[in-house]
Amino acid sequence: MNDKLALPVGTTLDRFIMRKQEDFPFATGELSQLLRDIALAAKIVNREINRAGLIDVTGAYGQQNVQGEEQQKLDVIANIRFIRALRNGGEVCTIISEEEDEIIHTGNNKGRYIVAIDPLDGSSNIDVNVSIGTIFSIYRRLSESGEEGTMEDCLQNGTHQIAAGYIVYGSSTMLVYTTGHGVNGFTYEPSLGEFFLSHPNMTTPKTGTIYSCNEGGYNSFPEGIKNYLSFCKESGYSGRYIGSLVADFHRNLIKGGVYIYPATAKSPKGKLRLLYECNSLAFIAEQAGGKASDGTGRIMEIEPTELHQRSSLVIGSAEMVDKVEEFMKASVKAADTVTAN
Ligand code: P6P
Repeated sequence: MNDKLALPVGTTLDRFIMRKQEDFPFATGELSQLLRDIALAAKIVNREINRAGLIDVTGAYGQQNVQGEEQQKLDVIANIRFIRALRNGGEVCTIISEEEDEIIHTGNNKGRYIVAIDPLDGSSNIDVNVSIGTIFSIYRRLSESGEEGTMEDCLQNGTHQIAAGYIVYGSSTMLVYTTGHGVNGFTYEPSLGEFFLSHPNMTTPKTGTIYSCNEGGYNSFPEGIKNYLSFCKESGYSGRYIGSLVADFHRNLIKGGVYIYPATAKSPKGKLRLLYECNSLAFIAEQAGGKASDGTGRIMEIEPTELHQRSSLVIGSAEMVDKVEEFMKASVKAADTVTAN
């Protein structure tokens, strides 16, 4: 048969999930269904983002979220789309969303999963056509099935994640996820309405020459971060900062690099949220051979105490994250020495 006349279109996300199902310790198809629900919502949000200039979905929504940030219309739309898809899918009992003050009970009290999600990160970039993203983590509930999910279910540390991923709405739309067995990337083909496997077994370079940091906050950065940034400049590294975490993370994942958002005067505990930004990308980074730290220790081991708690974030190539931690340790040691004398 002359296959060249009709080349195969590739592996769809659905087929990939089904083939990998035996990797899931629970192998009941529920997690597969959950991942499909997320992919469905991503397709709908992608369509709305791509038409943003043509339909009235750009600009501010006119109120702030729990973070005190101006919600964009597409933040609200994406939040509705993902919550609805997860609620209708039936597998998720409770959701933590950046756009919701409190946890959301879906009514699926027999659902075995918890999802923490940033429905649309970097949304201030929508109106200027810069890449944005969705970030999610999936946990198994700790509480008994049949009841609503509990706060304990929601405040699990990052090592308890059973899956995590992101969608980057960029020059192409990609869904990248892990279930703890490596990282795989899927590119959306809008004419077919399918995600196709385009980046199997993604690994990130051990080191790189790209650093991503908003140096506008430099004057209030910790000394160790200032010293690391000087090291980058002396080493001839390139500064690349898009202002959309998912886009910066995705580029660094592929090319090698480190993203740094330290504590600043404006964000004394860091700006990024532990549950649905830091932990989600940390799981991906580690599964791809990279690292994720708060500058002093592994992000995924931080015990959450609040739904929307923030953290400093240093994430990307392992050796670059190690170097940042080295500079942070050295600066603390130097400060202790000065104090002691
Ligand atoms: P700044 C977007 O608001 C976000 O959460 C990340 O996507 C991005 O990396 C960061 O904040 C940008 O923050 O302070 O540099 O504008």
